[in-house]
Amino acid sequence: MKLYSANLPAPNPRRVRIFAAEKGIALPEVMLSLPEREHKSADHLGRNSLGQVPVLELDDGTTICETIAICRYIDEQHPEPPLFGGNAKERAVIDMWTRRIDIQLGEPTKMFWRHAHPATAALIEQHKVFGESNRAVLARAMQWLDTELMDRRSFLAGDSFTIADIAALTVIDFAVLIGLDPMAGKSAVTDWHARVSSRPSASS
Ligand SMILES: N[C@@H](CCC(=O)N[C@@H](CS)C(=O)NCC(=O)O)C(=O)O
Repeated sequence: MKLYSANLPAPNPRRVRIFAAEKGIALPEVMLSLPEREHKSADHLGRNSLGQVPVLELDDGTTICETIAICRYIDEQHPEPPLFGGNAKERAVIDMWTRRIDIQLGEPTKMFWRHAHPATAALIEQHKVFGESNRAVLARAMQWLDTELMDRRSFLAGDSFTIADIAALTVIDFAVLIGLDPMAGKSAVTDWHARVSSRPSASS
């Protein structure tokens, strides 16, 4: 099994790295250079027709794309510690939070990156006004998240660290890297962020 991956700032491969680190497994990585467009090579398009990373290649040649699908596969192979929940209620709450993070935080961050950031200007036709408008969308989402976390629960889906925390950490850190300021004035998010960032896996 090996992971076709990319270095920071790419947030999706980082999700899988953190997940594997939490599971205590060594996941061999083949690093593709996104600036050199290696993810759009014929070889990689053969693994993922969308030309994206991460892709998990199994020993029998099966390729699994989509970060959460990859993490679910690893979770089934290595159930401890459970990061997707241990029963129906936990699984539903964790899925809810992972999806909320991807929609509420991930979408505006991605739209800012694609439509307003200079690093992507040469790659796609940008709509700068739309791109910039996502600063306010993200700020509203972060305010909502801050209020949610004020109930003093330790992690997004309750008292245990889960895939939802990995999803949020990677998207927030990516937002910081691309020049957004998602945590400004958000004390509950800042406390949560410090808590999850202090885990050894977060340096992955
Ligand atoms: N929905 C995919 C998104 C993957 C994705 O957007 N990966 C980025 C790197 S973090 C990428 O490959 N971008 C290049 C592209 O979309 O062309 C997943 O969850 O794996």
